[in-house]
Amino acid sequence: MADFSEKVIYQIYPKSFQDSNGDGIGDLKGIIRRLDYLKDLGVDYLWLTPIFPSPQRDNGYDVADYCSVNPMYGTMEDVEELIAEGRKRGIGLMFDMVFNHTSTEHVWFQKALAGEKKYQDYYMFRDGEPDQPPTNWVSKFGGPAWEYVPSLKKWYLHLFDVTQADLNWENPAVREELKQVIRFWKEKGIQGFRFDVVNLISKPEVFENDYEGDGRRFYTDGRHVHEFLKELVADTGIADMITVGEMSSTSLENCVRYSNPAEKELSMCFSFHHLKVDYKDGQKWELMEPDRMALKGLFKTWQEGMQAGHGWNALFWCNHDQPRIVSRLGDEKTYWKESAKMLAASIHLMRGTPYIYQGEEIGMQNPHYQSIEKYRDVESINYYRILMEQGKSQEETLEILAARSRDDGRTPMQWDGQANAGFSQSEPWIPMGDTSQEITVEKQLGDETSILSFYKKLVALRKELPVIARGDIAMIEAENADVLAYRRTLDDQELIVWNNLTGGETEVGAPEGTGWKLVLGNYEDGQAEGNADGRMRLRPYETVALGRNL
Ligand code: TEU
Ligand code: CA
Repeated sequence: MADFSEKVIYQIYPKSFQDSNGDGIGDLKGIIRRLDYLKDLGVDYLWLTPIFPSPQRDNGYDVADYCSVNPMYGTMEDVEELIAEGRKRGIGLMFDMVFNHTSTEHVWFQKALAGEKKYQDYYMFRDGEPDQPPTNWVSKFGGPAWEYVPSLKKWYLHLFDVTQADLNWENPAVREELKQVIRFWKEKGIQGFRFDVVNLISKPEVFENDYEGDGRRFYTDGRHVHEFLKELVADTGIADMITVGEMSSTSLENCVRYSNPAEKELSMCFSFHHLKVDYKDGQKWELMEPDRMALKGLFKTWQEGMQAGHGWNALFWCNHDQPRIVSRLGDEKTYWKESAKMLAASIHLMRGTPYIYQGEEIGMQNPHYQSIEKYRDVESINYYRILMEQGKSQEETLEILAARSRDDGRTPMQWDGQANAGFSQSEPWIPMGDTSQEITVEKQLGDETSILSFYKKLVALRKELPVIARGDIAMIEAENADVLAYRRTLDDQELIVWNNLTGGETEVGAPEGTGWKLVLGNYEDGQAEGNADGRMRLRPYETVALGRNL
């Protein structure tokens, strides 16, 4: 299987990237217009979240037709042009395959509803009484995971929204349909795939109530998931393409299997444990200060564990489901620049393939919405109601949403000083963030000290220094909760990276021996100070990377 250790992927949320026709919605022509910017950043692939026809209940993760383009985004010709223009610039396109479920508007589901047995077997239908769902499982977006269809006297499973019906992967005909989708896009020239919640595709043989949780333990990394993936990859010939699986609540053991090249499943995995260290008791909708020790522990487990098992991590802080990382683990005000750069360095220099989510490279922040009317996300709107029903005040509920909503990451890309930060000439489909005039690409492009320039440096460094792409990793400074630090080694090459996760000063052990040179720092005047006693002082959110024999 191919090696993607030197590659960097840029994630585009098309709806919010660049509007080209003034309808307030980003589109494919808009992306084409920004390809030179992306080439300049140095990224190798663009992952586009779904652009297929969809009722947009979940912004395209409710697919109604896998092999066409939603007119809102453009045409098939636009996709072809994007592929061709990307290729000219050495940039490949990755498409997002939402294969765990379809929209209930998909023709398969419509035929199932109309009574066609063949298509009923494409989904997880179960006979039952209207007051007796097959299990007590809870949807990831709140409420029951089953919906009753009175005309059929059957329930269907939806792990996500009620309009996202889970597919039945046990049915070989379903697997064949999905392979056809891959073949179709591969033929068009798509160079890689991201598979949405792909570790949830294999459901249990017998459905039972979960008296301990929401049901996930019965279908996460399910019994046939590895088999199904191997078959999909083999039968579509994508083993050498770049592929990433989104793994929901997964385990290290399974991710090793998903991404170990010998297994011929996927090139790499997204896992999310490191993005739950500020969930109180594991609850997304309960706020808590981030637990830095837990964060360090998780990186140790996943970095060293994946290495030991020959697995490969996708490295990321941000995506379209997550709040902005500088708002979450950094400092939006005093140390905005320093903390955004530190957070970037902390993951880009690890072992794995880094992902940059649109706007992250300029340090975009959460939008700080103050009313429910601003939100668009189905999950946020559901939880607004659920949290209020639980008796929380409106103020508290809005505070939780402002910190946790998926819309935090979905505000339009901030390009320049024009109206709507150059995203669109009309009112955007979702309100701009409150720092859309201050934080723009335009302001950072020519500035050597900008966050954007720092990201460019990180992308370039990965291609320059093999120790970053291919070196081994060992976490260091285990006792110091304030610092995320690790050592990378490749033959005699060494790189040590320290990241101060806090807004205070802290000390770390200086490296032993001689020959160390500063590879990267996020303070303009060079590097942290060394002490005579072999300690090194780190300033607020400081990153220092020292290397030798590089
Ligand atoms: O997300 C899967 C997923 O479980 C989440 O990240 C989800 O947003 C979170 O659990 C909610 O708290 C993927 C997509 O990235 C997301 O946008 C889709 O909504 C979801 O699958 C369903 O297709
Ligand atoms: Ca548009």
